[in-house]
Amino acid sequence: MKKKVVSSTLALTLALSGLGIGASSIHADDSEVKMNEKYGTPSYIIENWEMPKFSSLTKQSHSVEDIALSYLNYQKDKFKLKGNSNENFKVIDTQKDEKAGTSHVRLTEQYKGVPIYGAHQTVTLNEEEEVKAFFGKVVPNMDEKGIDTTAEISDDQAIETAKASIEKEIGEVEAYDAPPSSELFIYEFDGKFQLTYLVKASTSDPEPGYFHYFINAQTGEIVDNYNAIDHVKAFGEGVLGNKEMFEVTFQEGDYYMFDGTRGDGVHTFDALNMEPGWFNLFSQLLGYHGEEVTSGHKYFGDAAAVDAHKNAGIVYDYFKETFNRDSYDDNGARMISSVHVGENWNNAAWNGVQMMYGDGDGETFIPLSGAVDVIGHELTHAVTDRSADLVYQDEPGALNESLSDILGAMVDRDDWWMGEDIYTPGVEGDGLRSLKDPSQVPHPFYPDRGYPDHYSELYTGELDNGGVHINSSINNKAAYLVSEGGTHYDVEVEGVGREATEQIYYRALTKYLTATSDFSMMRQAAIQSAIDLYGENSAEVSSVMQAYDAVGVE
Ligand code: TI1
Ligand code: ZN
Repeated sequence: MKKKVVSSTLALTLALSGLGIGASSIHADDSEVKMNEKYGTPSYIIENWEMPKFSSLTKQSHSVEDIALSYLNYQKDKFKLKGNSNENFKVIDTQKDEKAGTSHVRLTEQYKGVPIYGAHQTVTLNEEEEVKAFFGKVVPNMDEKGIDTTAEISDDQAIETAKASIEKEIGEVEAYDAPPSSELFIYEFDGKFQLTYLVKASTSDPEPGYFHYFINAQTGEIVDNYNAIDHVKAFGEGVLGNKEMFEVTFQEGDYYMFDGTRGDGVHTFDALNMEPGWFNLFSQLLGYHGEEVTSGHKYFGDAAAVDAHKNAGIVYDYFKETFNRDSYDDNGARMISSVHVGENWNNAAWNGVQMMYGDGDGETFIPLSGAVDVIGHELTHAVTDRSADLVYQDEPGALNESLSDILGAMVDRDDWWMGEDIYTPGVEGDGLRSLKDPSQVPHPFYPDRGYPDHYSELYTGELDNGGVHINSSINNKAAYLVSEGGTHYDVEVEGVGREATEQIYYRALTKYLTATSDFSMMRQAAIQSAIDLYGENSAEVSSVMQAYDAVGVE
């Protein structure tokens, strides 16, 4: 295997597959049942089960929930449960995936109507209402455990017990953030199952906490407790003196920049000025991201970290709200950022694993995390890696860069500049690139020209991986025209607005483009996406065609 890990510049992505890193997936031809070692009940079953028809005369129709419960009944020997599944399980919620045609029924195991803590299940059905999979945890033989399900103490008493213990630990609490809640569960502790109240209490003063107490519902004893506090609001000032509020976690006397409210979390580190090439290597090979950014109180003084953290959350929310995408992998992947990469490093990057931000030299750039379009740009690379996976060279590379600029400009949607907030702090009204008018910004390699805004001006040299940050401007201009319209090289384009434009490009990126797509394929992918979304004869389709005509891409 020949792979360049780090060169004088950073490789944008390093395929981790060669290192044997990556999630293994379940194949239907693997064993069909995987058992939970502790309980001897299935952790998953890959299935193909159809509900028996009891009578051919009466046309019965069953809800997916009924089918899921019937399935669990059918498998009750495997789960080592007696009695009927509608006693042993309770349906919590059902989700239908319209595209895949699947239904997902979420359940919890219960005993005499009391849910068993942590015993959750999902049952997946296909369009034909056949059960295709079971996942989850089932505690066996519940009827043999001799659990008494009559509570002797009230939930108020349980709350009082928890409060007393909390206040013994952190001091008197004048006001809880919300009235503490209390819910009955069967809880397993040290191998023993008992009826408990789970009391949850949230505090800000004298210390932040999200306390969980399991209190025996017969004796009133505290069985177990922990503090799960990963949603504390903290404050700080960003790179431009902007006041920000963001989510952090409190642990053992310190706050740190972990936001547990988005996907598997948003986590921000300090790279301690490690040289970008080395940092990249450690990040990719060892999972090293730098040091935690911590604070003894709710105020954070590291401006670059404040903005990196806050802006990662903004971009997470943008993808979720605009495209219903759950983080860059659409599966909640943790978003990791490191600030203070290198000394005066004038760049930011996605390295295949995380975001890296330089502090800038103070003349060309100030800390790059200060601009939300930069974060949008970098995280779009992460989305691209998980979708079209455009090669970072020549035309596919320029499209890779362009899609990052386009969605970056959609996150920061009040202008069509890239990086205006952090570029040349002394100069007003400029940016690193312009999507609106690329030619108004000087070409990095030919000072007497602007960036190309027409295919006839394509840069064909070797620099910048074949001009990935140069030729991106041609496609950037097309996207701008789709949104805003205008006359360009005598071609008139009717704009259809930012909302349609972002949907068209996101769809093209995630549904049509591939690793080697060129500009012409980009045109077709955008047309196809516009047809899917708005119809063959829509204004959106003509706008896309006109825009690509205007930049000379057929
Ligand atoms: S993805 C990253 C390229 C990394 C190369 C590392 C040697 C990138 O494109 N970075 C953006 C940063 C950016 C984004 C700045 C928006 C301002 C606004 C970028 O454009 N970098 C320029 C400076 C470049 O690498 O040429
Ligand atoms: Zn980039």
